[in-house]
Amino acid sequence: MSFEQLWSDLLPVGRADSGGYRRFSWTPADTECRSWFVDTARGLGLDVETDRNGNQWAWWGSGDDAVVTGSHLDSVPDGGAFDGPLGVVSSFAAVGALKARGVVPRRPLAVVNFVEEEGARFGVPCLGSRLLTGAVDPARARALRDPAGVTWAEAMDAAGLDAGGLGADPSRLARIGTFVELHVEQGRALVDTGAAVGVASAIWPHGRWRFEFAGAANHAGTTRLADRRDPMLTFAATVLGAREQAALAGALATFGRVTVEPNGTNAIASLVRAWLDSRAPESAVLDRVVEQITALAAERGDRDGVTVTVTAESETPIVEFDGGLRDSLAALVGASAPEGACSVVRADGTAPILPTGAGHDAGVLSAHVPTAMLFVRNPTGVSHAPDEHAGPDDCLAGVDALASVLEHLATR
Ligand code: HGY
Ligand code: MN
Ligand code: MN
Ligand code: MN
Repeated sequence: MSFEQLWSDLLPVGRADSGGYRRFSWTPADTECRSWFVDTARGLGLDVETDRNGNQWAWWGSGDDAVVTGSHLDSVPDGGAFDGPLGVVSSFAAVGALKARGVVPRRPLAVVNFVEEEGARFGVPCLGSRLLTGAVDPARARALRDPAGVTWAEAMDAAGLDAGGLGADPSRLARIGTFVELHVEQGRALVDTGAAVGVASAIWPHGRWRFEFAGAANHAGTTRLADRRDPMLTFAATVLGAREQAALAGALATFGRVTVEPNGTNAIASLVRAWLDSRAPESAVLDRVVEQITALAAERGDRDGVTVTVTAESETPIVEFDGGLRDSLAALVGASAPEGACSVVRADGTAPILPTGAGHDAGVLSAHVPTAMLFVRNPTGVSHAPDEHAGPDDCLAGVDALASVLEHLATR
């Protein structure tokens, strides 16, 4: 099965009129993605399993010390085609390439599709891998609600899976010897190096916080300014302050999701709910920035007669990927780069090594097993939007790199 064929089979699933993707967990688009996973795995002669948390696995062989690769198939609202699917499609294409060239693995190989990596429907990112590793309380996960009020448990049950068994899966985790996730690069670092494929060094600490600004609804035409308790004002001041504090600290702070009640043109809002996504190179910096934003929101709320409450939704500490694995992958990826092609490697022949501000299931797994990531160049540097891209030659370079990494790890 060629990369191109696999890619084009998956491409139409969940594509919105905007050209972006809406592949939210447990929706019909997700079910189609999951069926594609099963059909593709079976086509390659792999054994398919769904774990207690809804993650899908496709096994070549059985036993312990497995080499596992994969990513996720869900998307952000109007996301790009590559974030997640490039990793899953490349994993299947790499396994297909190893089979075609008669490689006999000495340990099992598996492809995984982790559910709800983006947290786009239920709020907590990397939920499938966090459940697997025990990083999320299953009772909390079951009760998470989507914007329509549907719980994770209800949605999973409606998709035909049993949410009753949710939770840590230590025996499955113990079977994983190494995890490697290939992902489209979500910035312009590789464009600047001129290389098609790079290796990850670290993931910035990051998290999500839910802010509620509670004021009082009232008439837009008759309520004197002095009598207003307008949460929009507090929210607006918080957005500007967050940007300022983050810029001063060398961090990032984004309010990209907001809901307003009652959402009427001629009524002062009663409630604004907004989600802060913040990331920084160091945990201490991240903590400080979020504290500053919380404090300035509260201070402004006092002036506006608005009550501000802040709830941490998810926090991910800094991830430093396994150094030995990272360096051996950089050497392998450098060596697999086609001569004179788009894959320019560094002077010592190794692929570039780069940190990222984006979160991944690999980051969650790295606390438990030796883990590495490969990034494929994204010429637009855009991600979480329809312009996200990776050129066909770079995608194939990614598959070649992943295939040589898997072969190396599985035949050691
Ligand atoms: O949001 C993120 O960092 C990732 O793309 N899931
Ligand atoms: Mn993403
Ligand atoms: Mn992703
Ligand atoms: Mn009226």
